[in-house]
Amino acid sequence: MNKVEILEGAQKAILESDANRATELAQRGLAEGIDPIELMNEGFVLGINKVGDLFSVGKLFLPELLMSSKAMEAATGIINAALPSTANKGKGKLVIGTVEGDIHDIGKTIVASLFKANGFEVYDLGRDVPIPRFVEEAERVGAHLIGSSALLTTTMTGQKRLEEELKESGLREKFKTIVGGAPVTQRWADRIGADAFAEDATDGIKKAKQLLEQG
Ligand code: B1M
Repeated sequence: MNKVEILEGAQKAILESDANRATELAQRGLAEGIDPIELMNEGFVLGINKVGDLFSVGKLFLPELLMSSKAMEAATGIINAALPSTANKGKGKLVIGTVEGDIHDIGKTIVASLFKANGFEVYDLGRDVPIPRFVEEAERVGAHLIGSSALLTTTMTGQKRLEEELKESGLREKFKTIVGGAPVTQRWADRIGADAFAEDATDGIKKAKQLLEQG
């Protein structure tokens, strides 16, 4: 199989909710030397985005969405594990999680893995994380950055509450905040007063480095 066939196959495996095929293609893609992030973005993510589009127009229903997610989780597990781990953990500490009420964690976990691979010390709180937990954990570990993910228009408000919580507790200047997730935009980040918006995992690393350089 060549690279194009693997990437197309990856997309199709997610569309067809085929976890075995997704697993096989994730392993195969890595073995063929495809860059893990490219394999993710140009293959599996295109598949899950199509699933999301079909779901939103009623051409596919929740059970299929769940099964495609399982296939996606199988592939991302393999790809995340393959991201190079670095012994140099000096880049900064990041606390990250998906906000309260929101159980979408595929993208957040990719972001966490890429930060780890880039030398950040990552404290991943998981999904459906109560807003005060972000602040408590950031204080506990002496984080530099707090990253929050929201995939639902109804849970994006959690990112706003995080900003408010930080201000109310007098800790806003202590941490840099980065927001991300499919419905999240630069405009939203500006509106709520977050320090940065990240489009994807790679952009997250770029923005984090910029924020830390600014001090
Ligand atoms: Co849900 N879901 N879902 N879902 N789901 C969406 C988000 C939706 C857009 C689908 C649609 O209708 N088109 C829609 C939201 C509509 C809206 O709010 N306007 C939706 C809905 C409605 C729902 C339910 C309400 C469905 C229901 O029950 N009726 C329900 C909600 C449950 C809840 O959270 N309370 C639900 C459930 C689920 C599953 C559990 C089945 C599953 C999630 C499984 C899991 O995550 N473990 C699921 C999935 C898979 C999706 C879609 C199809 C795909 C999400 C995904 O994994 N994308 C999604 C449609 C879509 O987004 N196109 C959809 C791939 C991932 C790599 O991208 O997460 O965007 P993403 O992350 C990117 C960037 O956004 C960024 O970097 C990542 C990597 O590039 N990023 C960050 C993300 N977080 C960041 C944090 C950072 C920086 C960057 O900080 C440093």
